[in-house]
Amino acid sequence: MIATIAQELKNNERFLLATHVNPDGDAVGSLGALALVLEGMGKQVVAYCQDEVPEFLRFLPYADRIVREISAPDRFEVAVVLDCGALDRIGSAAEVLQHVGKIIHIDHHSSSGDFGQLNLVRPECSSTAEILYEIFQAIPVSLTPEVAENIYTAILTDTGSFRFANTTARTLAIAAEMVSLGVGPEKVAGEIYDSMSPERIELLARSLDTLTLRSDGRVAAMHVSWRMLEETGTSFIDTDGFVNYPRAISTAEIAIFFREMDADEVNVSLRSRGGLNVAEFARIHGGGGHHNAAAFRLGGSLSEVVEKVLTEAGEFIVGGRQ
Ligand SMILES: [Mn+2]
Repeated sequence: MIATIAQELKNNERFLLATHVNPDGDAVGSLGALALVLEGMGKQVVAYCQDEVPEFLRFLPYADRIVREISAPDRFEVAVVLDCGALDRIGSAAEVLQHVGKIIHIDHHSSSGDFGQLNLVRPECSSTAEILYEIFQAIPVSLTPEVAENIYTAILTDTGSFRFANTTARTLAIAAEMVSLGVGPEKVAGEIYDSMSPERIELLARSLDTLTLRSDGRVAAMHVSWRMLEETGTSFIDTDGFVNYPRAISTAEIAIFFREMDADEVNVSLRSRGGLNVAEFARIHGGGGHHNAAAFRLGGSLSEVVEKVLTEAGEFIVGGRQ
């Protein structure tokens, strides 16, 4: 499949690239890496994401060229959908994408469906960017420092700074190669981890205040409400990574972060360590993800959803251990 996709990238001229709403480091980095490689091959490229690139990722080469609207979709020969478990994860442009002749789908989520004509889903890879690296080798194409910075950042963020179970020897070898191509680990870490606004720290402080432990500390959760965002002058993007705080508690087997979407919908992010498969838990509610990181949305008020999910998580720990 990698060779087939490499051939498609060589044979076509006009590409539309798209990734998921609420873009993370892998989404923005994968878009940037593929867009820059294709441009280097002389191709025409438009890279799309429905939502704004979060502030801490705007240093990435190409991030400022990502567009938020697609015009004349039928002019593209190929659409490449990156890091999306389902086509509707693209958001409002999912419909528009159907007008493109061919869809290539590249992802590493274990729950990813086959919505493209060509589907490359590799759950054993740390990130979508890691899969792209293999495609770039198959083309083959030499990587510029700008491409390398996109790949490195995508891997760094999707592995939680090389801490999660998806960090393999191969992941580290690719990251090392990116550094040898000119990426500065200290520079990237500074952009991503040491660039919090005072407003965001205030939001984190308020969210930490909601920390709740259940089932003898094996379930740890915190939340952010609309009101907290309003009062601190922040947005949902600013909650990125907050789930890692309950996850860091030594007794926590499942960490949960609740984000109030509106009056009757809540986004639920799940993290686990070791054997518990939270993607399975997320699937019960129509969500998806990876073994140790998953998410879903649930109807109801924030307090209702928190109560319901905390109870279910306690039951899941007892019944779901593999
Ligand atoms: Mn990813």
